[in-house]
Amino acid sequence: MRIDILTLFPEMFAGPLSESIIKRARERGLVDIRIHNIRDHTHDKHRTADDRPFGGGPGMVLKPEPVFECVESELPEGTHLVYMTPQGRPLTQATIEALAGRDAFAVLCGHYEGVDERVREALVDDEISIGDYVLTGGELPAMVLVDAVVRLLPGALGDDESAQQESFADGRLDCPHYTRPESFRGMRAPEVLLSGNHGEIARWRREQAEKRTQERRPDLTNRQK
Ligand code: 9D3
Repeated sequence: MRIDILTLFPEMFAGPLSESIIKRARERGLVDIRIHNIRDHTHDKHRTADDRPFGGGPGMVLKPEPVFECVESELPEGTHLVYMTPQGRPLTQATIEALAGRDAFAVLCGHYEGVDERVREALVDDEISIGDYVLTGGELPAMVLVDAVVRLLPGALGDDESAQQESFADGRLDCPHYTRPESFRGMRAPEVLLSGNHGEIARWRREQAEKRTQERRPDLTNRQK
């Protein structure tokens, strides 16, 4: 899979996409992630990528020319382009799964008040928000999206990690987890987990997951992912 990211802040992506499971997926050649600096597609002395909104008002708007040039010169023709914006559809696991099934896609990160509407109209195929809270730009949302997609690529997770995924993919919260020592500062791990009775252990985990889901996220039980 190929993922292109278009941003004014390419350096923000260095850390999160170069560690852990994403790092390993890139090293294994499962995904080719390319970061593009929109500002490299400006041509004036001050490398101006944004400007004041027509009609007045606060904030700055990303200019159309550098975004069009970046898309036209860096992306393969016809690449599916996702724009990260507070006005987008809320991100869900179903959307992540659909993107994970593509051969390639690109992500445009807004900053400031957003991009010139002509970019949206002419270039953008889908608009996604990661939730109802205010961030400073689309870069962190883009990293969230890429992280969630890449972990689904075949071979990205280890065997243990993938098995886990099977059992908890279906709209239920996870059960509590414990590891050694059995007793820590007077707090004991549940006896059932130390019992070696795998039937009892599975039942306890199911019950705990069910209880937590009812208490914390009853909305999850009435919906398809
Ligand atoms: C109404 C005035 N604006 C500032 C308060 C709106 C606004 C513009 C740009 C608010 C945030 C942003 C920057 N955020 C994103 O680009 C963004 C985002 C987000 O803030 N929350 C959740 N998902 C996303 S995806 C992109």
